[in-house]
Amino acid sequence: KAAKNVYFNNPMWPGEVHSVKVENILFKGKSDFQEVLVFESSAYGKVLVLDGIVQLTEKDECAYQEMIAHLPLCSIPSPKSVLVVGGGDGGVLREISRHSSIEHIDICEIDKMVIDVSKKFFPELAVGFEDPRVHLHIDDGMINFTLSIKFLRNAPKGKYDAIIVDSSDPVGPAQELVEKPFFETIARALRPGGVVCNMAESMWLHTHLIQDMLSICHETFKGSVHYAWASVPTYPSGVIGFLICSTEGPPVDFKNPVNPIENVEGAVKHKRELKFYNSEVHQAAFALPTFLKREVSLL
Ligand code: AAT
Repeated sequence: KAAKNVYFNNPMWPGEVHSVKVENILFKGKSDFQEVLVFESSAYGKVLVLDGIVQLTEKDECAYQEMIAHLPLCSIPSPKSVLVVGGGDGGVLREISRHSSIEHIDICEIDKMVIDVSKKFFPELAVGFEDPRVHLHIDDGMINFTLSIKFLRNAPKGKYDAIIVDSSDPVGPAQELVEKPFFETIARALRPGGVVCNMAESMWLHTHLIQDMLSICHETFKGSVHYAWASVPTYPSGVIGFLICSTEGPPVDFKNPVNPIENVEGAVKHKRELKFYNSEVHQAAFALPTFLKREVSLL
């Protein structure tokens, strides 16, 4: 009984487990930062797992990657310079590359093993790295982790139109990515009226964390701050949220995209069709359930 209970001890979702059937294990390794596992499942295609937590599956990765990329990029006119923190699988890069206005994409991923594994087992995601606008930096998005001056602190002030934080849950290497100093460095690196979109967990499981992140973001980003969500079956509770903010400057109306994807030439002509995101889904993503509005202030 005690051995079985170990499975219910994940601090992000105590008391529950989520299962998919493993057909065979394709890769198992330990990087300097985390345990990396790839397996073939029977129902969701290949699955990438970091420290025992599902990061993506071939079947439903489209929902997360398309939303976290296009919610911010379709909310500003003609984005040019973008930073991704995390996202070593390349899926978010693949989505960003649909935007023909973009000239420069930086990605700051902590773990080279994730990139190598993705190139080997997830070519449909790692294709994102082939875009010549992509500049890869293997480094961490954190401030105090290994070195004191990190990638974001070195970035010129106001360099980016958009920053996408595609990071893992805040246990392990991504812990500092939900804390105030990190958001302050993000705000500094954005131009006035620039936007950030963060992975922001599940409204069913993490209202406290969402509340904390919202409070920090309201203090840090003087434009607007919103919460949006989407269905991702293999993430715990089946949904994932996005905290999306803008800095002071030209106002950003997140709920009504000024740069609708249907008008982005590169997105329409891209050889891989969008599977999840469209302008209707964008607008719907900001509709919040009553319990969430009641439990979390500032929404
Ligand atoms: N796109 C797939 C979804 C992810 S991947 C999260 C990525 O963030 C991983 O590649 C991980 O190595 C990277 N990462 C973690 N910490 C840092 C850091 N400090 N700096 C840079 N990159 C980091 C997210 C899945 C969310 C799962 C929700 N339950």
